[in-house]
Amino acid sequence: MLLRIKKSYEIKENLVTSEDIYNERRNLLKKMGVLGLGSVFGVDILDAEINQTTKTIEIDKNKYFYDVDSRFIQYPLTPYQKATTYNNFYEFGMQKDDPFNRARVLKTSPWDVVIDGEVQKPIKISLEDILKRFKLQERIYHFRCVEAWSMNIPWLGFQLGDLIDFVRPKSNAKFVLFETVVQDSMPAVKNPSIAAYIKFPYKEGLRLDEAKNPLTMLTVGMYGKVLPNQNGAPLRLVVPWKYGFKNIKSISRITLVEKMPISTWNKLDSSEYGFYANVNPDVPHPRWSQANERFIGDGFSFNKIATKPFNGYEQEVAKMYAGMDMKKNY
Ligand SMILES: Nc1nc2c(c(=O)[nH]1)N[C@H]1C(S)=C(S)[C@@H](COP(=O)(O)O)O[C@H]1N2
Ligand SMILES: [Mo]
Repeated sequence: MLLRIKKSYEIKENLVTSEDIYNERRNLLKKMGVLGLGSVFGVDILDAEINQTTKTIEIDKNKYFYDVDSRFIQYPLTPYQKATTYNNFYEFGMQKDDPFNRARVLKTSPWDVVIDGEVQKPIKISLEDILKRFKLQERIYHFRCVEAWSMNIPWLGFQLGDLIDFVRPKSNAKFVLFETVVQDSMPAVKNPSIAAYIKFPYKEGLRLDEAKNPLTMLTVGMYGKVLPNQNGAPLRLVVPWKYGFKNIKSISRITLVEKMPISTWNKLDSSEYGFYANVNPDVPHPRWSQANERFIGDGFSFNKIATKPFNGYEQEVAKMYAGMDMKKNY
């Protein structure tokens, strides 16, 4: 078993506290009247704080079990400040700081997710009910964008497979399609020059076995806090062995389907962005190498490191692609 279940207090101290913000308890919960947000997490938020810049709430880590991926323990966490200001979320613009500057208009509550398609029990479920049903875990995953930068992020979420089992897939369900919400306030959605280029809603897909792999998570938080809007609040996919664009944000619909779905980037340029998008140092992007990556950590300079096959998760996931030509199925 490669994932070790750990309690929060067993996590190496420096890992948890590498980011100052992680420790700063401002105790503003009551002042902010966070009850609305608190109810998103049911009774599980005992202690919460508001972060000055992003207005997120800290989640009481003692309430959850943490799966810590020990292989990335040697790396420092990417500072929270960087993970929440250097983003891709094209609904809010094309620049890296657009999501941070603009995503506050995203309305994340109330939030319903439709789960339909080839399932025996199609449902519309509120985020609140999802959180009551599925126990949260924290996992530190290495995150690798197709643009050759990477971060180490402590996600808080649950296994997507548990939700899929809950709706009972029919035997003809082979793939899972995800869609991001579309709201009128999203600047790019109404901007003709961007909308001509990217068709919203943003869509992504996984094969059913990939979706049910124990590493695949639906996340609601990061760094012990509720997901900031720019990172895909309130519900975001995390598939750590795939390039970042597979990690679709602000999910409002999950549909089980028979045929391989067309994802946003795949549709935009299938020669550059394949359906699989498994991190692979041996398959260059048509315009740049994927052999190395710039790790975004503390300080100004990027740390150049070698990219690992399947982003370091080869042991858990390579068997799903046995016999497949990874150069053709990029
Ligand atoms: N809805 C939606 N999801 C999205 C994107 C997007 O533009 N829209 N960008 C993707 C890309 S290209 C990356 S690299 C990651 C970035 O996640 P981060 O901003 O949390 O680092 O989100 C992915 N999910
Ligand atoms: Mo990306």
